[in-house]
Amino acid sequence: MKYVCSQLKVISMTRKFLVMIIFLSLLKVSHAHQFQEKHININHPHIKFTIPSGPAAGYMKIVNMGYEIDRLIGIEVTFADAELHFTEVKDGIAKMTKVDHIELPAQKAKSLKPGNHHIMFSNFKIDLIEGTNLEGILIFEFAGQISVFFEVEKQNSNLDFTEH
Ligand SMILES: [Cu+2]
Repeated sequence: MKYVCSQLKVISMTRKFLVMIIFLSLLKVSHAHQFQEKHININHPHIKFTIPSGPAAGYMKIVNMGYEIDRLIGIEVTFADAELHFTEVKDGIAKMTKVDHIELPAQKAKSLKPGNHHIMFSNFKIDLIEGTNLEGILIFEFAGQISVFFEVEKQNSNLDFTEH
């Protein structure tokens, strides 16, 4: 009898553990895709691609909740080369230039988006697969390094001529 009891206890604990694992993995999936460190919040970092071999652009919303300016000064990834870019439209022609930083004014949200600042990924060492996540480290002047996962998304249309 004692043996049965302890066995039941083990089963119930295992079940609890499994429920916990399922709950945690659901949390990970359904949780709003954002990363927070110190005064910086990074919302929905993602990579948009048209062809799996790249190049591709990285977008996200960065909120500086601090009372001082901060700057995104770099990005490190292992799967490609990465640069900070800015798209400028001059005489109706979109032109991308490399920048050494992206300003993040205090108490403001800054969107890295098509036709504006973005991250440019090139020379991919892997093929981009929709729905996967790729790790990257964003480097801020004051907040330091923040690890994020970029969601890989396929560009649905080629209507946006201003970008890539
Ligand atoms: Cu670019």
